[in-house]
Amino acid sequence: MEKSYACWLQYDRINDRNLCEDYRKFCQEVAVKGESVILHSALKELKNGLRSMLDIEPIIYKDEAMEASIIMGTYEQLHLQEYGLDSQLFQKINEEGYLIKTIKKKEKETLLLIGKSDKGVLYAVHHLLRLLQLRESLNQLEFIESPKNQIRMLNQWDNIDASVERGYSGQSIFYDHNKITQNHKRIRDYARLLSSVGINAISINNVNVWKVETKLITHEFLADVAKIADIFRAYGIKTFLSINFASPIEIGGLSTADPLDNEVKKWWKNKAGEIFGYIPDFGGFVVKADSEHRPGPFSYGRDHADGANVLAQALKPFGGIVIWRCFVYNCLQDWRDRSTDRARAAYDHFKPLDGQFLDNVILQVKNGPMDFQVREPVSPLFGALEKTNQMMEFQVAQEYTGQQKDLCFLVPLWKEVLEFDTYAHGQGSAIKKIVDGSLYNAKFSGICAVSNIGDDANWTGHTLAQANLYGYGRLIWNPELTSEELAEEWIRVTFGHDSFLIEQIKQMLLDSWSIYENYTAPLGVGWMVNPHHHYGPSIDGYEYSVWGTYHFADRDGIGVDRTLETGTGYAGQYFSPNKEMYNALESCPDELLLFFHHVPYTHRLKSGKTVIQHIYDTHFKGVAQVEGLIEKWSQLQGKIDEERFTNVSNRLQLQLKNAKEWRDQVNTYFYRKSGIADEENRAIY
Ligand code: GCW
Repeated sequence: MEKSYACWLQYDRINDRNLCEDYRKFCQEVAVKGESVILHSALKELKNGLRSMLDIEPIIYKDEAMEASIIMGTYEQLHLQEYGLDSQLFQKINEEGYLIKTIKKKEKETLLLIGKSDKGVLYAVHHLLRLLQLRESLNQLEFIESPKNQIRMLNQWDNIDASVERGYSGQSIFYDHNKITQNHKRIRDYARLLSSVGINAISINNVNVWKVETKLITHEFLADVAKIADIFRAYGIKTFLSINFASPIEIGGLSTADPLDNEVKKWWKNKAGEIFGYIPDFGGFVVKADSEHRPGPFSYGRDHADGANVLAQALKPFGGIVIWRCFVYNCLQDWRDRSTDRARAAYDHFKPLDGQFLDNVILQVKNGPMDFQVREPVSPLFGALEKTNQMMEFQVAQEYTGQQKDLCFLVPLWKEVLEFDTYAHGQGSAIKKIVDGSLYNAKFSGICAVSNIGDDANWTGHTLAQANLYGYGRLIWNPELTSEELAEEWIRVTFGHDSFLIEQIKQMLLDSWSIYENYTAPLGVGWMVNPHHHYGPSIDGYEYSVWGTYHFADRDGIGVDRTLETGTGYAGQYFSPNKEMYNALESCPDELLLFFHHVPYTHRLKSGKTVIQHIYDTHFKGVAQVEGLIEKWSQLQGKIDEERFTNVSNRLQLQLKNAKEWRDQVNTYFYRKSGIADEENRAIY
């Protein structure tokens, strides 16, 4: 198998003899207690990993054999006392957690992989294999792990014609010519990758649910959906579908989809029954309603709570949930109208409905108020909903961050978001505590993200974009992990242990977000991209459009006034002291200045530079930094297989071209607008 296809599950043979000996003594005999499809996967993964890394076929015992050097099972099935363990310990571990511990049993070193549930066992196996991949010692291990977030999800934006909305790595792995694919191998490999980083939920079709996809919840497709759900279930992953709010009309033959209509209620109830008949542990629905021309409750004069609740009621008897997206805004705005502010929209729509959603509804909120820009403040809805389940939506797909042509390691961005203190309940109300459910004791909570994979041989187009998928899973399992740790871990399991290589790639990854920010839209203003496909610069591309995404640059200055006094008042959606911090020019952080304020080009930033000079400097610097990335990567020739080396080299060339285009268009645009020359007299056109 190509290394690029295997991603971080290559399980390369371990050549160090001493290490091998050490590992082998633990891995000769494996005892598995219990039976389930998930335990079956766990054992399969373990055998595969051991065969591949250590060249051994362990003897498998179906019971707690005394000879075994690895003992795996759930805490309820194993005789804990024999290992000196107390079942109390497992009260502290959540359903998907586990214990890994080395003990001495009759003078023999034994490794325990004990899950709270069979999912925990699977995660413990992945953890053990990762330890081998990282060449860690197995002596005296003791890990007690529980995932911090409850729902750890990916959203596929795959269409049934096999196109992927905002997909930058080929076609869908799920669909083929308006059918669900029967080629399950790739889906199984995807499930393995996802479970190895702790993902436990997936929605398999685009949130924009078009005509044919609307029928995924009918008998025409459900048997095939069930096959996919079977694959994911075996890896501890629940399957969800995105649905069309107008389904009762489009596939139900009703004349309305009004959520308060009794026929509509009945229709959804029956539909839920039908789906659960095919997939007994179906996750539920993901819903994009009244958003970007998709149908929703507004058509009937109803609100989002009415809309979500009719679905929630239908799913409730079966344990299903509704994930209702808050990406709701006016996408037919008049650019002349300065009073409407897209950034306000999610809060304005959903805050007044807090408390009105049933308890099996989760509101899914994008990390920022606009749309996955390279720099945005966090959405003020986080913390503002006290009585409603909510989850975060990130985008692993790099729609606005280089489309997997440019390098942009997103873990540092996600970390900043998760660490942000909302002050919703005073200091210490970080976003991570809202999405892990602890701040408001939410019944359901978690994090989801738009996936970045397709049927490209290496899954993600850009080989280094694999780091985003890996980092996403690992980070949402444990948000305390640092960007540095995650970068290094991914490099080791992907490219091996050469210390020069690790340092080079780590630096590349960790610098890449700021590099991308440097050569694109400045100081949090966002957009300036080519309309529709969103790659490359077009400063005024969206300036006179309906989308509500403006920078308001004129000859004197730039930025969006979102202050309370003279602007749209958006800053007021935050809790104090964030509200005041953003609202005042003096305290607003430089990197978000133009998101909150309209300032003259001569305004001096905290950095001491004027805005215009900052624009010039960062854009020249960004391109130079991309040249630095190319240089760093070129030094790795010979240390990486040809295929992956060339893939990244080619992408970096594309990035350089893109960065230069951004630099020259942005600098030239602002020079022409402002008439202010670059202090260093560099080439501006
Ligand atoms: O910004 C937009 C993207 C759309 C996407 C939408 C959304 C799936 O450009 O492609 O539609 O966000 O999140 O619903």
